[in-house]
Amino acid sequence: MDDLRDKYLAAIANAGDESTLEGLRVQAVGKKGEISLKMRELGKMTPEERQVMGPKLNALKDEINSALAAKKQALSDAALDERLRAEWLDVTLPARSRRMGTIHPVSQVTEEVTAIFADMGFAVAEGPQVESDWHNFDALNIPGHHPARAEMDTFYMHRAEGDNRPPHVLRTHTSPVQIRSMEAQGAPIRVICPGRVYRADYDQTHTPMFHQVEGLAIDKDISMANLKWVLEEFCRAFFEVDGVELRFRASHFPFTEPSAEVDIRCSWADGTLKIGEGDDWLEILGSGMVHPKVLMAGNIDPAAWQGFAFGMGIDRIAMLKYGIPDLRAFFDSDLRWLRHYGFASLDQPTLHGGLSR
Ligand code: 2NM
Repeated sequence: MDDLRDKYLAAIANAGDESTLEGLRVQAVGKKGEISLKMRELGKMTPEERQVMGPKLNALKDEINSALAAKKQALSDAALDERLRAEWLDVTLPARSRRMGTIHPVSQVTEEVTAIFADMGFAVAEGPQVESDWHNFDALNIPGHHPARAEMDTFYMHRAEGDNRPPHVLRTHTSPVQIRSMEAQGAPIRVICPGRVYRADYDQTHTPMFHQVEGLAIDKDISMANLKWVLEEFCRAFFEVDGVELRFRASHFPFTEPSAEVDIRCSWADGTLKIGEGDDWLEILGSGMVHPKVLMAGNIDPAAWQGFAFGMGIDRIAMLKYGIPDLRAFFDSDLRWLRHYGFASLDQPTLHGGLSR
């Protein structure tokens, strides 16, 4: 019995895997195992012998079963340790860089503009790109015969045969979104409306689809002074120069009275543009006090409320800020251009982070 015990305990201790262990279990305590056979011999013994051998064999069986269970646990612990060692991963490592594309300058600048105006309390409003001709023109004090309708090179939607209603248009500016804001929420209002606009025009500086952002603030006692402050604050933040200087030039738009075009001081030295210094002026914005007829079209009482509005081309200010020479390349989807002028996708512009870093 001592030999049996030594043999199996040693073999169990040396077993290197679970199948060897299972083999030992069958060999020792399985139905036809060595110890089971010995227990069967108990029947042939005298009662005196049996009284001695019975408990000894039972104790041996128990001891071997415990050794098997302990070894099985030890083997499975070791296997788990090994797996954990092999599958170890340093989650503090930086992420692998992976090409995820870049943020288009138009998206980048839209985000920058939105962050600046959001900081001044402006919400973002959006509207349809296919507009009623009333929202795009009439509500903005541009009647049917007005030259602006022709000037704007409008794309008209197809009309069904016999339908004599005025055709819808691809919006020529985002101003109709501001009319919709007036209709929907009434005064007071502070919104900016960024988005795609369409005009039938294509050359070095014009594409048939481009991007605008327009702003509208309506309240009691709003004046040109508020307009000037907001636009100066915007240009300082957007161009990231403290000493911006703006020049307001009297102009004319059907939807504002008075109207002003806004130039920014700049220099062109060696073909590179510097904003905020020099003796040149660059036009960047149109603006004015919202025309009373436009307020009325938006169901706002011009005797109680006033507002200022402004508009600028996103593509154009993107070109100025980031030194991009050709507008048409904006919409070519050329991957080399996008990699060169695009922005890192995880670097969203914030005022506290420095807009463009
Ligand atoms: C500009 C210039 C001046 C403008 C006016 C309005 C509205 F809807 F409030 F009447 N929205 N945008 C506006 C005024 C736009 O873009 C050059």
